[in-house]
Amino acid sequence: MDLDYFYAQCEENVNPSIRGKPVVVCVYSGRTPDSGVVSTSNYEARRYGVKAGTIIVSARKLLDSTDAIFLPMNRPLYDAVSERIMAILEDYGDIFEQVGIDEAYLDVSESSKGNYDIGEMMGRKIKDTILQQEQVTSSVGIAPNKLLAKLASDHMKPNGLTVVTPERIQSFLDNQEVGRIPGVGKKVEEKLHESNVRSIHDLSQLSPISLQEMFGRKLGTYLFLAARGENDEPVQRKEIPTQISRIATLKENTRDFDSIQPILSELTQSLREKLQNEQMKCKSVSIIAILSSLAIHTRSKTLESPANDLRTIDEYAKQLLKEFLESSPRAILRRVGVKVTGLSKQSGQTDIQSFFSNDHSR
Ligand code: DCP
Ligand code: CA
Ligand code: CA
Repeated sequence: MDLDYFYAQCEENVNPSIRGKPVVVCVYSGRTPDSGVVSTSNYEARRYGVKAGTIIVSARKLLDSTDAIFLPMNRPLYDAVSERIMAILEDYGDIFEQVGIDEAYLDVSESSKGNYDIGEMMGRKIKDTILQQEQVTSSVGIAPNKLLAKLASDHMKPNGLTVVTPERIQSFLDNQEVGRIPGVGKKVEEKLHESNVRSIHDLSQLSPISLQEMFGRKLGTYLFLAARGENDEPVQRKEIPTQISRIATLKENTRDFDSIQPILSELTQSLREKLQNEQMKCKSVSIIAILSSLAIHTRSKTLESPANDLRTIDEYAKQLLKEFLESSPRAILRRVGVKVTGLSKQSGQTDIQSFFSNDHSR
């Protein structure tokens, strides 16, 4: 199951008057009023060639003649909608695996007894329930494995439902472009095109040996199997991590707060992104100081309430670094790290602080 034009659809739902117009959700970098890229757009905007990754300036030009709506990202809103939809999905299927903010796999082998008609009914029911409860359209693919289910869910987007029974696998795959296979990025695609491989059917004509020569053992084997619709990756419930950390080596050993702090901030930022992608909050923040002697020191602080916003984590990390340097006058740092622990699934509620520390306020 993959939600359609997800961020833009959330925006349409909070402000129905924009529905029908091209809607562009932007990640503004803040350098100039229009610098940044498109995060996603609704299908009206896509007709003009505006999609994820398009530069905002180009999007404005492409949509010049329209009444397009440009909006900043509002991640707390999308997180909250996503969380409620994922909670609906968890009730279906035998095993549930969320991938990213807007898609999930459900293993329904047992509950459907391997019957694709039952699988299709479950798919319809899931789509209907998400639409009724959250006014969000989704696309569902029902197939023998994750690879085919992903391709099937993409097949009839938006608001699609595609069933690929085992008998239909090869005919379903053959006409599709190689670039549609998950894991085939621009580079792999170009290399295949150079060998005149464009469709998945073309790909299926290559021997495992030549694929391995072109792409190495791992990717070569994956592509050989993918061309046949074979994939044995299990649907797996994501283990909830109990801590996340980031660590970096300083350009030179130092105990100067002002030269360590920017590195620490970069680490905090990367860590915050991970937390938000996993839709987790943390209870405490630690810094790790690895000294020139290679001795390892950590300092931790518990937050007043669980958080995953940049401002809170960054401020705690900075404070801890300051305290560490003050309490260890001879410590010279070689590496610095930041760690968050006491992780929990974030609640659907969006608090003001995480709202303002989110991307769109930048
Ligand atoms: N996203 C992003 N930047 C990207 C790709 C995606 O910020 N380069 C965000 C915005 C999307 C969300 O992730 O709404 C989900 O990504 P999808 O690739 O599933 O794209 P959409 O849901 O927007 O569209 P589709 O209808 O094609 O699934
Ligand atoms: Ca989507
Ligand atoms: Ca997706």
